[in-house]
Amino acid sequence: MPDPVARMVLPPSIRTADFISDLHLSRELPRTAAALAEYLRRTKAEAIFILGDLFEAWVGDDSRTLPFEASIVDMLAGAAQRQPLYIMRGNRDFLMDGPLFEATGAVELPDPVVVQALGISNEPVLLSHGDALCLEDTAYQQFRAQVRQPEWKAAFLAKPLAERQAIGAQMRAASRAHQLRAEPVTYADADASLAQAWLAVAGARTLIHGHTHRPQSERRAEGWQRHVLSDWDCDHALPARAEVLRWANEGFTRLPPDQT
Ligand SMILES: [Mn+2]
Repeated sequence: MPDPVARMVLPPSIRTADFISDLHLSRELPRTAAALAEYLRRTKAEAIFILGDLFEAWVGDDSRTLPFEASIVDMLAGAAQRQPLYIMRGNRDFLMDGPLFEATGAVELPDPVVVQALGISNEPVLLSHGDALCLEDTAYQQFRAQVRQPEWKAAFLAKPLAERQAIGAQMRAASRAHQLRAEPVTYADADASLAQAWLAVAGARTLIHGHTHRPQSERRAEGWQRHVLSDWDCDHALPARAEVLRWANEGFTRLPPDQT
């Protein structure tokens, strides 16, 4: 992680902030997209943070005008007019770039970033998608290092949109096969030593991340805590899975989206 880490200060007028991640939106999951739309219309939060993997795949900002993607852009633009909307890239949508942020009015968040909310707490929080912390998945870390290079991105984005979509679909199929082979217990989690080192650099004691799809809030004996966000699936999961982590004066609360 960069040292010093990026910092952001929310003004005192913001007294409630929501965190969500891993919606993995695609046109195959219309109910999940509808649940997000309903949540964005309803929430009383004064700031919304989406910590990566908003999209199941994002193969370049020129896809923002495709029918499904355009409907999500409109949804986000509406939300960004009501309250500040912050979006971090995840491993699925790391190619989100300037044109998408401009079209939505969302603010781009670096990964990781320290956020201090003057209206909520004296304690800053460290935000990350979480994939960079999953050190045990060495094959993924090699892949990550490769695809985040400017040269790789430029070469990929130079391909026609249809070809990028096909490559993206192949990568997701390979990733699903990898996950099926890995035992659930050994499927990589955030590395606790690295998380603690990041927090030390950040001067924070609270980490919020997604990516692992293993929602929990954990207090560590070493004196720090982490909140792992839930993924969303309102199409195939029974019961539908969707959760919001709310940060307010009284601390952190996990809420169903329809109670925000
Ligand atoms: Mn992820």
